[in-house]
Amino acid sequence: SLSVDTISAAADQHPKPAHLHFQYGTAGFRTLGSTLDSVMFRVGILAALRSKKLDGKTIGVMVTASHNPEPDNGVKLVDPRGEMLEASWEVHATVLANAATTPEFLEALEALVKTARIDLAKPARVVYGRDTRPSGPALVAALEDGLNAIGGVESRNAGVTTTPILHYLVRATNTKGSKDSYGEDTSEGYYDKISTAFKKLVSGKAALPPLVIDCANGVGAQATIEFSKILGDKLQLIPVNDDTTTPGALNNACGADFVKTSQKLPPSLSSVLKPGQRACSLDGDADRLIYYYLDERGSFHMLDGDKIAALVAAFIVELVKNAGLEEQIRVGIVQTAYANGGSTKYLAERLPVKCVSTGVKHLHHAAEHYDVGVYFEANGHGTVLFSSETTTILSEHQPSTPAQSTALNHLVNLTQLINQTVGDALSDMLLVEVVLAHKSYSGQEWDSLYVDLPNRLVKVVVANRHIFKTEDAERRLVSPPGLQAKIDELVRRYEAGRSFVRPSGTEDVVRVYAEAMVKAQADELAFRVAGLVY
Ligand code: 16G
Ligand code: ZN
Repeated sequence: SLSVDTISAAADQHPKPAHLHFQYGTAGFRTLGSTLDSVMFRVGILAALRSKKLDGKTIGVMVTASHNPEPDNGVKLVDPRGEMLEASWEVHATVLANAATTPEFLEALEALVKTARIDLAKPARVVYGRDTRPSGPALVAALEDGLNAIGGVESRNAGVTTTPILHYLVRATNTKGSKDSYGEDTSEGYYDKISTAFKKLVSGKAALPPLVIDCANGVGAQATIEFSKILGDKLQLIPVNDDTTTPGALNNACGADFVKTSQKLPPSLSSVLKPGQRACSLDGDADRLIYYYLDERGSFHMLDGDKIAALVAAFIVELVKNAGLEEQIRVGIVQTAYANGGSTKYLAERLPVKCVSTGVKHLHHAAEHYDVGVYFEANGHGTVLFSSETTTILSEHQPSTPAQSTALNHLVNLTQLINQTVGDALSDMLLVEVVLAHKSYSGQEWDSLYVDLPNRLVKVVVANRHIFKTEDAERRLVSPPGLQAKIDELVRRYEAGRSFVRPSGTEDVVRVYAEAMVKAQADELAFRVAGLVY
């Protein structure tokens, strides 16, 4: 049974703030770091119970607020294969986080043990890490108090690390010594696996010009420096915004979210980036990636998650064909409503495309239905999943020509290069670089695969965002009644017009997206739809 006295005494040290409600949402718990002490303590206990429920498999806990402002923080759980926490446990997390007092918390814990039929005698294993936020160390200490309170938990502190490395560690730990081993369960193992695959994939190709990487003044700087050391002249990386100690610098006027939202070059890069040179931005926990370049006239061009998806999917389709495997391996794409209409059109002419609701878990699950599933959100979060049948086919297939053999080897190496647990900015960056090297593409040539439709995203603060309910992968509103008809009526007046409204899962706002043939029209449509919502 639960050691009620120990847990109770420890829980008293981490009281819940009286007037706050916490919700385990799209990105776990996420809010002002200074309010999260009780949540962290309780998540420590929850992670241990999740591990016991899964027979002692290792569960991950990541403390981060990603691209959000520095004072924010957050926490999310990682399931044994490195994927997001199962949905039914998101509800358990929310219930535990909101118990008002220590006795109510204990009651909620006992109810969870009973309803989820958790055998407390099972072992518990947890690995945890955090990003560079100043609130991180104290929150990790609260998490550790939770892990210690339940007793007998084998825990491992991965320290300051990127979100995708933490996901990798979870999967590698749980597959250690098995035939599905994902790699050595250390960060060295991660860097080694990915860079070895990269070197094989670019062997014999002309080295690309140096790449500028905006690290958002976050933990991605650490990973960039590691890769830069290992890759040497195979790929020259130029880190900028790699200052993780100056207060307030994280995600401030830099990083993937800044670039995607403002559709602008971070001001800090204006003196660094030369015309024609490509660059990319990571976000605060290095799971999002946006590329861009300046043309000869100095104009900014963004290569977002949709452009990455198009580049990567076309490359994989070509390799599958060249390996003689098109009959056996079906490549598909998953997008959300935010995908640019230009990208959807380009992709749908080449392979199956599915649209799902916003949020990594929806994309990830849909991608699992393909033999090779490519998913990217326009915001730069994405990866490629190879099904286990596909992995087997790749390892057993007998190529009948040297060309087939080369393509097959490339595919096998891609399965090693790509972090299949979750979107990984560094692994995705190396994937992009591989394709550019193979195709001898500059940023401009990549950009010209298709033309983006001008678009605009607006946030609207409303009295109650929960009255906004959607269907059809968030592309249509079912509530408030009558609103969708008014949106349709507006959209019809714009050439190539498209617009949708959805409540945010991470902020207390409603988001409005619009696109149209020309920029001024996209802006106008977005603001007029916002006017309907307000
Ligand atoms: C989180 C999600 C991202 C999603 C975004 C939507 C993860 C790792 N990230 O950042 O996938 O696009 O939330 O935010 O799940 P919104 O609901 O506020 O628009
Ligand atoms: Zn992130």
